[in-house]
Amino acid sequence: MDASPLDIDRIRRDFPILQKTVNDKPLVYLDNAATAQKPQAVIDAISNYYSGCNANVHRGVHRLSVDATDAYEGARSKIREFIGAGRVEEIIYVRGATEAINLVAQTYGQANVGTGDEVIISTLEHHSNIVPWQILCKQLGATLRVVPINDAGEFLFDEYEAMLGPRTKLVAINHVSNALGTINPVKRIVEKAHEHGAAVLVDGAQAVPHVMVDVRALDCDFYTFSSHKLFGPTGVGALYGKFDILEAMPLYQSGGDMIKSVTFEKTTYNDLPYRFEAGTPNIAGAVGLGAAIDYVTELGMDNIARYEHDLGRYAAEALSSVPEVRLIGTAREKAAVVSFVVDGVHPHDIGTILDQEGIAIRTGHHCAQPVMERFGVVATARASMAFYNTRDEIDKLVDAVTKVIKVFR
Ligand code: C6P
Repeated sequence: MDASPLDIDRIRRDFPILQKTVNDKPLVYLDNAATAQKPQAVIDAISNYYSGCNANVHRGVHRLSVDATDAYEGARSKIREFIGAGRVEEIIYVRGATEAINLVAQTYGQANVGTGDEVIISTLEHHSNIVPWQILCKQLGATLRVVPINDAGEFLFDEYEAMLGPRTKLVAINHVSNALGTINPVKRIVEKAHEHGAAVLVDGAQAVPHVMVDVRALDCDFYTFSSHKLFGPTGVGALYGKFDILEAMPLYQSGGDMIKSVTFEKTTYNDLPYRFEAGTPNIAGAVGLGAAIDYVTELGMDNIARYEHDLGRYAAEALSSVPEVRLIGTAREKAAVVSFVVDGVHPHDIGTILDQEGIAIRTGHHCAQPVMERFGVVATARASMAFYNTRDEIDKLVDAVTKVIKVFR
């Protein structure tokens, strides 16, 4: 076995749901790319917020409101540090990665993309990083261009370089693919885009929970992620944007908190980051996200990445040793995600039978239909791992898949 500094048995005890049985079997949770489980520290932080200092933020001089504001803004500072941003003003709370991408498309995109211009994405994108750009391009008469991938599910860099030109205004790319686990060469993608004067949005939904992210080292213009995949609560996430870009961006939603003063004649708008945070935010969610960041920081993102890399390889090797299993996505740089198909067995049947064994995986198109189309499948079965998963659980997965194959033979 490995010599990981992570004490997985102890870590597993931090997650109440991992003690559960499903269909009288110990839960094997391998659907972390869909959403990750929450440690007790996150559950407590949310509960303590509601029982100890629930109030609205930025609006009151009373004790509770001051405490709630401190907790909410404290979590923003944790996000800044966690992703290596320079200033807290560069961190905007959103509902999640999807909202962040829509925000950038309808603000930065509306202001900087024109008729005849081009937006570049890749075949690997989640629908949340396709549809907002499709809509924007349609609104503006711009063109959406798609960088293809090879048979391993890797971004084709040469094709990307050839696509870049004076009309390229924006590149939107995921850091890690949710459907295949491919890790994209984001730093090089950003460098090339900048040589052509194009801005880059990185969808980090599947990266932030698994690898160390440093937005300044990447030099991306925008970076987005969702709390719920980072062991925090649903309904909250963050958009990072470079300060000068955010300052120049048109407004998104309007209402309370994003203003400085309002008369019927004229409204003046708030400073960053509040200018993009209209309405009462998800305060408890932000506090929970802050606790999740504390939790993974304590474990060490490098330790997490190393452990998961080993586990992902183990899973890929174990599954590919089953002759009927075909892996979809075999990139050299991969997160701990294994997508696979079994000829003659629908992935939904695999998922349903695995559930009877207490094993949770996702089956379907994973909101990445163009990836499925590229590989000529309608769906895959996907096991996505986190640092609390073990080799023993992977062995159970492989045994269960073998059982499924026997049922259908
Ligand atoms: N992928 C999955 O099972 P939201 O829903 O906004 O939190 O995240 C959207 C999103 C954006 N980009 C990537 C790369 C993603 O993986 C996801 C969410 C989940 O793969 C749910 S569809």
